[in-house]
Amino acid sequence: MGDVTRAEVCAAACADLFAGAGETLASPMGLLPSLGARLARLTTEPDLLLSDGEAFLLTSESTVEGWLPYRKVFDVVAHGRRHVVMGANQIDRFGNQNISCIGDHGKPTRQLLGFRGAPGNTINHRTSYWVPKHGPRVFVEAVDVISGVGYDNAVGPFHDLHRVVTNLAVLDFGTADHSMRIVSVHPGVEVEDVLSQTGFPLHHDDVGETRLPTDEELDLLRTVLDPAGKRDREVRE
Ligand code: F8G
Repeated sequence: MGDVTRAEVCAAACADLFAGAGETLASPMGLLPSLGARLARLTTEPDLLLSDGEAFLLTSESTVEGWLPYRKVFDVVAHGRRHVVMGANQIDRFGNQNISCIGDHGKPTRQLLGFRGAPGNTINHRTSYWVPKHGPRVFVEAVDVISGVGYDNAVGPFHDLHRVVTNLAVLDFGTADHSMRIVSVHPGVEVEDVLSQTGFPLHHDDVGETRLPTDEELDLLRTVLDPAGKRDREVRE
């Protein structure tokens, strides 16, 4: 197998988000989370249900295998058998996420996507994040507006922020106060690189190295899931 790219490491890390998920609805938002979910379905998680983010359930080869309109998605959200991977314009140390706007909510300097499903997702079921450009503009001391709820604002028993995968590292909230920590850095990335690109202190006591994709995963990514190599345009080394 030729040299593994950073994007392929990220795709395998996104696939690992769904390890042990079983028959759960995966709702990956964006290219790399979708590649990860489809890779998981083809390898370790054959029972994973894949949403297209609109109204259909798809097979790994993107053929339609079911109908799931938004009104039904809300039932699944409330039921909790779902794992969404969202993006983040901003995210802070406790996992509060902002995809709504930048600046004062009353008069933003930038209007973004809006709250969308972020509030309901984060109080009802497992939620992870994908950040293609890990930097201090995204990893901020405090988000301007809370769309997805973090651990310092957690409500109810179903709040479950699982992981944050970025182009530099895999992070989670498995610390005593649920503040963010580095789980692993991608091959070629130093812990210091991650710390310098994050606008708040990160726990980094026991940092591993993100695994490489297996030969099977590389073959699936390169010949079935993304033969055009879009993944390498989204993830910079
Ligand atoms: C910034 C910053 C920043 C951006 N600081 N400025 C500015 C300062 C800057 C940039 C310009 C553009 C269940 C469910 C749902 C549903 C269901 C219910 C969901 C019904 C579906 C519909 C619904 C939520 C899914 C996501 C979001 C995915 C992304 C983004 C992005 C890029 C984050 C990657 N920090 N940031 N600026 N949705 N999208 O001047 O210009 O803004 O910057 O689950 O919906 O309702 O509920 O963000 O902005 O997860 O992740 O695409 O908005 O494209 O281009 O970065 O300076 O860069 O030139 P973006 P970007 P510039 S689940």
